[in-house]
Amino acid sequence: MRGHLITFEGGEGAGKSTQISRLAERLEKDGHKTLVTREPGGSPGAEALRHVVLSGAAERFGVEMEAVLFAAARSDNVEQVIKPALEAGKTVLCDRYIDSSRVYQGASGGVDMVFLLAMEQAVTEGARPDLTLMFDLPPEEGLKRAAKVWADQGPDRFEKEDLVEQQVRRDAFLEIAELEPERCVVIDASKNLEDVNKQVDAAVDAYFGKARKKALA
Ligand code: T5A
Repeated sequence: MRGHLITFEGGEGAGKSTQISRLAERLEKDGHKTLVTREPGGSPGAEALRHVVLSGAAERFGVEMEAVLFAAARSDNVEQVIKPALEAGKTVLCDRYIDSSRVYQGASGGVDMVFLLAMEQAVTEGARPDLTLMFDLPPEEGLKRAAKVWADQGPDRFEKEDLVEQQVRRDAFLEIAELEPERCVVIDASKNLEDVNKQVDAAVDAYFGKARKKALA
């Protein structure tokens, strides 16, 4: 028995965390055992690395070093949290995963894609996403929304980068969705909460419908 891994991806302030909480509640009501995790973070080891990468403490050591730290955090979260949950038949909702590394460290950070994909393959063995929801919205709007939750801390290492960089990331997420349509569904995250919620529900229901058919075949 293997559960389902659903990942949420997109730019800053796209509304991923908000929708993950709503979806987790609905899935639990529908009888799915659900686990919510996030990256960087999720497991105690990965949460310790989260602070290092998001505070900007590793920035001066270069983008490759940051990419390795994200991969190390992912490896710990996969081994300690995601794989055990999948093996127990749970539905795992993960706030950011492999596509964030491909986009932030690869497309906009300039880290060699072959190197990134080799690390991705090594750390996600047995925990590849079944469904990825790509939250898409103009970066201006996303940063405006994200700014509301910065409070006193201000933007993190990646949020402080300019709009040009954020647009490169938006395009890169959309390109992944285009290249992997069997895994990815683009969500129009510029809509209001209820509309986004409906799109998420529709994509998840369609995925479970297909998964059920496959299991019966
Ligand atoms: N990163 C991460 C990498 O560089 N490489 C990697 O491999 C990984 C895994 C993570 C950072 O690390 C980088 C990417 C990121 O920069 P984080 O703090 O986890 O940092 O940040 P985000 O995932 O970007 O989280 P955010 O909080 O910025 O965005 P969310 O979760 O998409 O948005 P959410 O739900 O918190 O909503 C933000 C605000 O908008 C409102 C909410 O109420 C909230 O106030 N909102 C809406 N408002 C209007 N309409 C809607 N539809 C709304 N939906 C939400």
